[in-house]
Amino acid sequence: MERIKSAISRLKLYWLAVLFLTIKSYILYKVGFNISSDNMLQEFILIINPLSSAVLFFAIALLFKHRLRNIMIVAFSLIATMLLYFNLLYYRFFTDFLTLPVLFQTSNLNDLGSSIVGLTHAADLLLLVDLIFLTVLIATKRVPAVHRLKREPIILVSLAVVMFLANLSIAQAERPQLLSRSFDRELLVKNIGILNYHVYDGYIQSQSRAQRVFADSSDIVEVKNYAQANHKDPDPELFGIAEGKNVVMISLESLQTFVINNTVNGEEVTPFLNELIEDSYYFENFYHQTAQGKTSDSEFIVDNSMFGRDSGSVFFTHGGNDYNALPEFLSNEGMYTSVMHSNNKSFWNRDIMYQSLGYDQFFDVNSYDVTEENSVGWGLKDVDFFEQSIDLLQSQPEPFYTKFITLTNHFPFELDEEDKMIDEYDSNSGTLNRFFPTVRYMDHAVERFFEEMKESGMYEDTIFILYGDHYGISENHNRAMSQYLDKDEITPFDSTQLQRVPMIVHIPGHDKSETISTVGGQIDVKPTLMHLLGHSTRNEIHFGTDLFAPENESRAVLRNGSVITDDIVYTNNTCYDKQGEEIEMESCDPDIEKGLSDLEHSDRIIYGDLLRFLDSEEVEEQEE
Ligand code: GP9
Ligand code: MN
Repeated sequence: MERIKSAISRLKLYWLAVLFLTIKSYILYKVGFNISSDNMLQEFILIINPLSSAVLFFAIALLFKHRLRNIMIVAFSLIATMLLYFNLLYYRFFTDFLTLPVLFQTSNLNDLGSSIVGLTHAADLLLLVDLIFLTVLIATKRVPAVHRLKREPIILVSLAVVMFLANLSIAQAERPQLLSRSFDRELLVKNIGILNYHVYDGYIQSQSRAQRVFADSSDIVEVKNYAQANHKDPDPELFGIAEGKNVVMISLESLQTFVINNTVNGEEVTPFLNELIEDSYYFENFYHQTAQGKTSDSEFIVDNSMFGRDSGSVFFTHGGNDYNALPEFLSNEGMYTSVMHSNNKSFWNRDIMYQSLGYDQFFDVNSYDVTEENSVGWGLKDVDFFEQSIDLLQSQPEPFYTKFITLTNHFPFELDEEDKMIDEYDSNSGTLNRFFPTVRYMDHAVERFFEEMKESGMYEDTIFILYGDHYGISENHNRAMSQYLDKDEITPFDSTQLQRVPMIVHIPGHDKSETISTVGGQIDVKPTLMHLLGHSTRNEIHFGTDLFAPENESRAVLRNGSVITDDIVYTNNTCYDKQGEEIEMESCDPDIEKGLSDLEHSDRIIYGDLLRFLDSEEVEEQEE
């Protein structure tokens, strides 16, 4: 005990600096960044999260020699304070935290620059109080000058590592898959602290920079030739059928095809969608192609007709790339493009990525009136979300392209008693059991939305595209799933088939409807929609095919390399026929090769940020 005491008093200034920075960060979290917590554990994480980085950061100051050591501690305090302060200014303007690309994206900072005076408050000077105090301590020689360091640096670095790991494991318990999944800046800051967040951000950004540096304009020519060789002409009867109309896209959270036209405890799970399908084009062999980026991956794939990344979220890692996305294209064609989604705008880096994709407007959580009563689980209930969106929709110029992202049918599938329209299922998986009532609720919310569209008079002038964003029930629930599907077991073949999500194209006033068995995926939505709107895709770089194209090859490639066609399912290094019987690999080989080649070419575009070279003179020359 004595030894610890004397060690602390030897490095008194150091420990004071650590303490002050921790307190200062916490005060800023609460007062400056309005970070709230739902429970005591979250509050505890918030209090301790600056500690590990402070211990490490100030340990670097100790590496300086003799008298400089104490002065460097104050200098480091100043650096940390400035970092906090820049974040605070940025937050006051954008309600978001700084990222490295944002620092280099001058347009963002120009916005800031002109209003910087308005963003500073007199009370901000209080951030310097601890610095002044530390300086006075040094000037009046009240802290010992540490002349010789012993093992302190090693001990402090180890302490910082232990503290960080402890912090991370508590945070991971509170927020599973924090680093790999929950790519939300506020969540990261909340859980690992603002300094650690910046280190993490630096790591993510540097990873995506390297490959970009080595790419050049000849790469895009090859990729473009590859993609265009796969082009298929549209069905002339449907080409341009939706020209001039509004487009409403609905991303149906965690909705899988196995619930469509199915029942639980004798009750229909999706009565409205089943009815809608009768009056629409419905693709029954349509697959999600997402990986860890979940909803954000589905958005990326749909808007670009390119694949997301095999790990992490492309929304997060390549939010600053050049894209030729659907919203940008349609916006240039005179449509108003927007997203409606009642969540924090920085979740999945949407605020940044949506600019790169060319959306004119993002109606995030701040556009909605969210209360205790109208929220459940992840936030605003779907019925209220759609209801409140109608006014926003009407405020837009027409024709518009607007994407609605639903939320209630999200893991862990919570629902208020009053919203339960059917009973839970009965199996060993609470997750699967709860899934059915929340799906039923979402179905009801979409039904209400269609009624509201009709009441508002917008229905007739709009085409609707509804798709499931990704699976809701993971393979961890295979036992319960096999019980529900009445199978002995869920094989890898079944698991792949379970990656089907509904895809519905509803065109009011169009007298045809059909359930189409063409195999496809989210990557096909962009060319399909562009053709319906009457735009050629011959010169586009797409990895998908118009689902209505007469020559569509009927193939889906999943992000893990699985491939599905009319005849085979390849997954887990095994080739199956469509009955799920294993067959010889040769039957799958050509499709596997094509699938891998698609994935590889699409990845090259993203990692090399190749679309930035389009329209450059060199590319035009090389094409000639
Ligand atoms: C979050 C919502 C859900 O805004 O889109 O994201 P998910 O966890 O499904 O990727
Ligand atoms: Mn989702």
